[in-house]
Amino acid sequence: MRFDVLTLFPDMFEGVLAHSILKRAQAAGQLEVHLHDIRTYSTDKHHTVDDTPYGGGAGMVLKVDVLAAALDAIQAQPEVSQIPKECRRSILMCPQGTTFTQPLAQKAAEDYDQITLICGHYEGYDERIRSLVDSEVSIGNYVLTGGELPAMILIDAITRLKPEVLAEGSPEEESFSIFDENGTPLVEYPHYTRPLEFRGEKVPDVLTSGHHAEIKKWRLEQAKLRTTKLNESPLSHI
Ligand code: 6GU
Repeated sequence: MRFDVLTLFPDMFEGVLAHSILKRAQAAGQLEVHLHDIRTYSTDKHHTVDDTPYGGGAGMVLKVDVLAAALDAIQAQPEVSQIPKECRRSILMCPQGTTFTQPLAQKAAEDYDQITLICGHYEGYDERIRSLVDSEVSIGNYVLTGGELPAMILIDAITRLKPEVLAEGSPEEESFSIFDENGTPLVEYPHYTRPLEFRGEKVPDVLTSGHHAEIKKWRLEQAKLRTTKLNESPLSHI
């Protein structure tokens, strides 16, 4: 899996890429993350990447010509152009995009070997940037300073589902990958490890019973209960 990230703040990615699964996947040659500073694709002497909006208004707008030059340069790299076109994808990170979910992460992990992620800042992008990309993705209904954190989230969620990266243990049993009889996605069931009792709270008896069918049933019930609880009065959950 190869990610090319277009950003004004490449350093923001360093910590995330230097740990855990993402670090291991890179060391094993299963993941490559190429960080491209958008500013290096600006051709004027001040390395301008943004400009004031036509029609006036607050804030700056990311320039389409600079972004287009960056996207073209990435696609022209031999290591990228040799990847079949249908296995490459460019995604604009923006609050207006499709909300990223586990099924989208699964589809991306299955279908794509190279993904370009465009991270904007400031007030927004020149509208014409939207016609240069394959899709637009948001990570939820809240406003962030820029697309870098969302891009890191996509890199993490997609990479860990790649068959070559996947650790032991089944992603089929993870939150939002298990479904009830109606196909409603469920959050994960509760887990326990030693000690058997902690500050008066005991591990549920069923888990130490050795009855695998009962354990399975209990876990599904718990996942349903948690999902119901999560979906009622969400404002009380923070
Ligand atoms: Cl992709 N970008 C920004 N700036 N804010 C967001 C987002 C993306 N997704 C949710 N909020």
